[in-house]
Amino acid sequence: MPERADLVDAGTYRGVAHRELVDDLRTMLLARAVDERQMTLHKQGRVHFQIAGAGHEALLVALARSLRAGVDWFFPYYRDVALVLALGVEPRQVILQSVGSALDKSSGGRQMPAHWGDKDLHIVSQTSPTGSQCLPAVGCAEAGRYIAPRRLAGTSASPGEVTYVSLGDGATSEGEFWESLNTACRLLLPLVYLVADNGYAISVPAVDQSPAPVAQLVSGFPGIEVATFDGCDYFAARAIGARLVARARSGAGPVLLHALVSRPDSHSSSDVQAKYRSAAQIADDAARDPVRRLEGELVAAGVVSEAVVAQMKADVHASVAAAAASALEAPLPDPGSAVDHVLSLPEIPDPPGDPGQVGETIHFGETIRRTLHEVMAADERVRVFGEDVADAHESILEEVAGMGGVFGTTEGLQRAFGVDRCFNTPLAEANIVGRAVGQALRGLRPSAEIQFFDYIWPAMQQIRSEAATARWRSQGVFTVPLVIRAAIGGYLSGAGPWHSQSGESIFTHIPGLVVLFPSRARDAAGLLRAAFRCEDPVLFLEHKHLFRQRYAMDAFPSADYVLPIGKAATVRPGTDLTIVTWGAMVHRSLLAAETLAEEGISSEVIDLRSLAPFDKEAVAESVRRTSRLLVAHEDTVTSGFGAEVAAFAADECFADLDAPVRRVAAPDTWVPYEPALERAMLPQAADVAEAARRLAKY
Ligand SMILES: Cc1ncc(C[n+]2csc(CCOP(=O)(O)OP(=O)(O)O)c2C)c(N)n1
Ligand SMILES: [Mg+2]
Repeated sequence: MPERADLVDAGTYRGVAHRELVDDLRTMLLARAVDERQMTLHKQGRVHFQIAGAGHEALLVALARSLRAGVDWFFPYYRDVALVLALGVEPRQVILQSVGSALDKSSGGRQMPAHWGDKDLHIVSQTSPTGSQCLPAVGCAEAGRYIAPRRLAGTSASPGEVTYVSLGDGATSEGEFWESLNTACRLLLPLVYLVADNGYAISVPAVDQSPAPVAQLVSGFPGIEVATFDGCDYFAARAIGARLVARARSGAGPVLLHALVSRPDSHSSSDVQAKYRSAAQIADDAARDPVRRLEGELVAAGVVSEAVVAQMKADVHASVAAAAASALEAPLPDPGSAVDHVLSLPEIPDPPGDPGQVGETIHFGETIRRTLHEVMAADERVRVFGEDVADAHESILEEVAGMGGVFGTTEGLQRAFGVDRCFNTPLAEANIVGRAVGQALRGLRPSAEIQFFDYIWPAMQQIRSEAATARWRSQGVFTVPLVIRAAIGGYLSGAGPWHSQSGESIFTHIPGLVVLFPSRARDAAGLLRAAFRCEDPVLFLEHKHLFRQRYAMDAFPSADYVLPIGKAATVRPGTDLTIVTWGAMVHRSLLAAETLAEEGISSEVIDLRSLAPFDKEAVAESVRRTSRLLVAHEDTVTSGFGAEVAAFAADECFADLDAPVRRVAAPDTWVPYEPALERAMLPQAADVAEAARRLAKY
């Protein structure tokens, strides 16, 4: 291929160097050729899915001129092939992902095509939920601001860096986009939003999507600069991109580029656009082709000759054909490797260090508060945030005692470590967790608090899709070391259905997520310390009822008391049956065991402490001795975590069992408000005792 310097002279056109124009035209042609090659490969059955970037090329290549690979951070959309090529991703890499090769740098064949990821270039591994990328992008931008003035192991930030996040017109309807704007504008973050508006979300026209174009909707947010322009116009995209990116870089606040682009192809290889667009509409989009437009203009202006363009096209096609041929020969992943890179648990000595017995005993909640102080003092990468977690607004902090969480577990953290390290968030759970994901991706150790487990659901997309898949989808290149603390559970006499639920099994069903559930103060400290050593997301469940129970109190354990993850505790030895339990049911099971002991029945009580992973060996070992297993939990029975323990026992302990595995759990309903109703609904010690009695006699 000839050097570009041979193709053009040193002049400028519309203020842009000829050389850059030709270079950019070449990248646009390359993106189009990569699309076309993949379509062909799809028809040939060599790739399994295809999604095109056609119509978006001029916008993305022009914008890339203002962005810096390996310096800025990128949360792209699947139509951003032209952007990633402009940033330096090789066409072969794009096609390696399409064929699902083991050599696909971003996912090793795990992700569908167009799910970009390249750590060296700062392209963050992409997920599919439309809009969910916006909140990690905010977290990434705020991490850059936090990291810049500090020296923190394993982190770096560049002066003037921006975070780029792109989405389609359809994706702007997602709540996560709006939750991200809230914080981007309030903190005036250096965020560059790109909304590539091609008028459709699969088949849904933009007019059916929202009451006005996104630029108009967003215009009420203070601090953001918004521009709408023709994204098929390379020169408009380049000029507006340069101006807005420079604004974001300057620290003046976020920007949003609302670019009107085209989508000449169907949404994807699974779609037929003729089903929902008229022939005239399809022809209109084809006529707005940004590649032909720039090519025509550059030829007409004499920047480049038709012959040179023809040569460029031939070269581009040849290079893409070579990339495809090479990708098709590349090895496919080893089928056995699908289970690799799900989780990497920290090495923690087992048995743990001596907890010591110094000092007075303190409550479970106070233990968590002290542990957070300890962890924050030891590691400046740790930041604690959520609703109400801060003490008070800085301006009156000296006049008040300080809030520090509705349960007081974060009290004094802001006062001790400053508002940069312990701060309140908007009342928006996806915002809390999503921002934590973005900060964790940058090497910080965020700790997001969910005030009540009952309100964790808006954050589910962030927990499940963004956080828990990060290691797996990137083959261990990106990790999300994040501790989500959530107050869970009932037995509160009057907290009702919205402040008392359990539901831990829904989270144990998420590969890549660690779920911890301590039942006493000492374990809470040991497990919380372990959680902060994890390189993967942890859901740390704090039972509200335990916060102030005398029976859950312990002396604050010495700092080397760190509990290994996935290790149960035998909290009462016994010989006739095994009760496996966790959380608030541990105490109730112990009470039941006392009652049973008076009747001559000896129960062994095992506190799992860690649900994902859970200690299968401890369960099996106990059942080997007792031959009877009862699982007791507070959560509702159907698909509760007890079902998993029971299924494990059926599989692995069958030969040791002398009776069916039984469960004591809440009935399949909600936790009611009125105390007597609540008592009747939630499992009590007497229920455990009765079930155990029957099991012992079976
Ligand atoms: C949360 C979520 N819901 C649904 C989908 C399925 N889906 C994939 S792309 C898409 C349309 C997106 O439209 P838009 O944001 O305008 O992007 P475009 O494809 O037009 O570039 C939908 C509904 C998804 N990936 N994520
Ligand atoms: Mg669209």
